[in-house]
Amino acid sequence: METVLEIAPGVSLWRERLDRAAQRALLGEVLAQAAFYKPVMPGSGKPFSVEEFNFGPLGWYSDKSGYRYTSTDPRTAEAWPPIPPALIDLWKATTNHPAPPECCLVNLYRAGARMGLHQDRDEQAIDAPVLSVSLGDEALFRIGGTTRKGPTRSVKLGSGDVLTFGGPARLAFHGIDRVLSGTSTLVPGGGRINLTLRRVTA
Ligand code: MD6
Ligand code: FE
Repeated sequence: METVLEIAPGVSLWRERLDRAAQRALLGEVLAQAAFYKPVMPGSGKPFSVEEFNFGPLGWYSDKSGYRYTSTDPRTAEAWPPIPPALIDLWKATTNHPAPPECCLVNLYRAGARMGLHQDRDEQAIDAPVLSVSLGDEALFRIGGTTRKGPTRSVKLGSGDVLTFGGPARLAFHGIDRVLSGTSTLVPGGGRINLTLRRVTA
């Protein structure tokens, strides 16, 4: 049996759920289609340190006009490409959720990129968990409770690791404190890619 770590109530971690061949295949599919952009904070216009792209019927997009889900890439007015089938299979196998995911957000972390503590709360379907897949360099993932203050714990995520985030943890604050550059050779040019799958509509 494969090991699932319950790192907090509602947070499950499968270490190297994807083997190296599966990681390479998935990364190839992502990089062949992703046209990354640098999101900016609504209002201030301050750029994120990560670059992003989306797959699926709905993409999470952030620019000066705000955070939102869009059915097309606002830069080109083209639909986001479909979610890679291997990720749909992984959703079915790990989430137990009856409806399919609608958004696959891709985060690309080059050297020095990080992600501040945040909640994933732009979805109506908070009964569905969020599924996250890590590829490439290791990262320090921090997770706390449903308020910004209070205790947090830190977990190292490596290439092929799969995390689900649901139930009491669905609205937990979390972020990436830092990426450990050079710990993997998977991503050409170095860095880490995180794929986050979500159900958006109720
Ligand atoms: C990341 N992850 O791992 C950022 N969100 O790069 C997330 O923001 C995230 O890993 C919701 C659930 C799982 C996650
Ligand atoms: Fe998140």
